[in-house]
Amino acid sequence: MQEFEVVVVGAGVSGLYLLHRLRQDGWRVRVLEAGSDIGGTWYWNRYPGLRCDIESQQYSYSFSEELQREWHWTERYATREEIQRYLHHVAERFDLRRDIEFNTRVTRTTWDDATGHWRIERTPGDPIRARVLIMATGALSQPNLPDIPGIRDYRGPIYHTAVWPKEGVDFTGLDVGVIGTGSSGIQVIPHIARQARSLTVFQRSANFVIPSFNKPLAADVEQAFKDHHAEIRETMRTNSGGYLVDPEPEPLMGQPREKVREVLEKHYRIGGLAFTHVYPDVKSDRKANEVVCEFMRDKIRERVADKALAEKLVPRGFPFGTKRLCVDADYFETYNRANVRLVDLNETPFTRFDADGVATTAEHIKLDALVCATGYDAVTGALNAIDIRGRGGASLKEHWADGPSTYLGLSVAGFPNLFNIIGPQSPSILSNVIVSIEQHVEWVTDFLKDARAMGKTRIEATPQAETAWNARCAALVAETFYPEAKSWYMGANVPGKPRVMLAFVGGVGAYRQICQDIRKKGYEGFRLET
Ligand code: N01
Repeated sequence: MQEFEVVVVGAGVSGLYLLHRLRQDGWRVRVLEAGSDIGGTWYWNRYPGLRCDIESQQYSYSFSEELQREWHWTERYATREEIQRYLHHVAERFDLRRDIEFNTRVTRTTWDDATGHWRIERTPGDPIRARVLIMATGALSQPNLPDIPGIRDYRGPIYHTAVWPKEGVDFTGLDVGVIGTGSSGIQVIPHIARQARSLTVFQRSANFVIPSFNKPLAADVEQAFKDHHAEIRETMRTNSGGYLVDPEPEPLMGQPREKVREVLEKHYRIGGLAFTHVYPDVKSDRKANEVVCEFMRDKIRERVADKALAEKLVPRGFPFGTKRLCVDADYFETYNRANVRLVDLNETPFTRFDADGVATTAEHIKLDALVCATGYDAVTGALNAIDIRGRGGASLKEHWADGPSTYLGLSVAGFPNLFNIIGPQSPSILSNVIVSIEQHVEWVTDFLKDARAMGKTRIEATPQAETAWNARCAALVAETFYPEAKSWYMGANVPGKPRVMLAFVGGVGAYRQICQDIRKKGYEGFRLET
């Protein structure tokens, strides 16, 4: 059986950096990738309108001084195409492709305790084995398909935003339906509306949305980032979200109403996710949170001409910040077009699909094409899609039947020499994920080097450390508003998925410090064996 020291699953942003670091450290590595190219979520997601909602310069690797200096981003928010060009540049620059096996899906991995190896089954191809297995399968990579009665009877094409056809889709002259109004939906809807004869948007939950105010990246802005990147990157690594924010020094409560409105307006005009962090008390004070909710609702009312329609698009029933803020371009204005209509599924739910379209409790809607912008079985979905078997044949999926249970989001007791990059109970999904990825990759590769220097070949989290981490994650989340929202953060979007917060909510800076301290204490909470 072919053998490697380390096998990495996934050639997205995590897998590429892992490969670079592991090779630098002298390990014999193989990356297995299901797609035909690098990019991970940026490879599979190709829907029109797709951009990253973190600013381009911040959504880039920081590990190489030269890479940062030489790469030129053209816009404030990068398109999917530009991100892919960047990742291709990275792959060429660091000569990564030669150790990546494309079109190879990992189906099952089994720990062999007698030899201290992972047996990795893939299709196509024979099994291979490795001492260390690193899952770089991504947090948002397992599409969530809606299970609506009769959907299999529908004869038109069904597209999912997460696995868009390579050749693109032409909606010209078609009657199109879109299910879903999260980040993907709000990006794709304006584009489809401009092409289609008619567009019906099926909305289950309205979302808070802020404009991106995207624009070409000005030369002086680009240069300032490059000139000060050491300080900027340090700020991003040590703050809460891993991206730049400009919070007000004083809490919202206690400020005059007019002043608050002025400040919110100023930050709204800047646009983007930083708006989540304007006032420090919005995450903890219900009244402060409601002020921001109402400000954002008014913005929707300003953008949508039909007042009754605007009220349907206004989010209610969950605090601001408990679902990911969506970043748009022309989303609400799209509803001012004559060819676009909204079906509020709370008023008129789906009853059944048939060959020609879908019926709700109020009507039948003929559809030539259906787009599911219904998101992901996030964070645990891609890991549970692989049959991962630890010591004694224990199944990771079964271990997580009531929700993820990990040490640091990276490691699981009973699953030696297995690491999950940006896994559940790490800050990944609440952060600028590339900052979380770099931190995980660096910490894990340092760990492997340290273990080698100590002559240790087996690394495993202790059950006690895992239990304590679960308790720590749960205690932190209990102090927040997150559990109040039916969000994908909480697993609420996938029927049957345990309703548990999927992330460590303490922020990237605090998390980094915890990981650093554990390393300083000789990898406290891990058992190391020869
Ligand atoms: O997925 P989502 P997404 N019937 O889960 C609805 C990142 N991202 O792909 O809210 C009817 O947010 C669902 O309704 P509800 C970003 O982190 C980033 O849009 O569950 N509706 C919701 O409206 C983001 O948060 C970028 O009630 C159904 C929508 O489908 C994350 O990915 C771009 C349904 C799904 O929204 C996920 O975003 C895109 C059903 N059965 C994504 N099932 C950028 O960087 C689901 N829905 C810009």
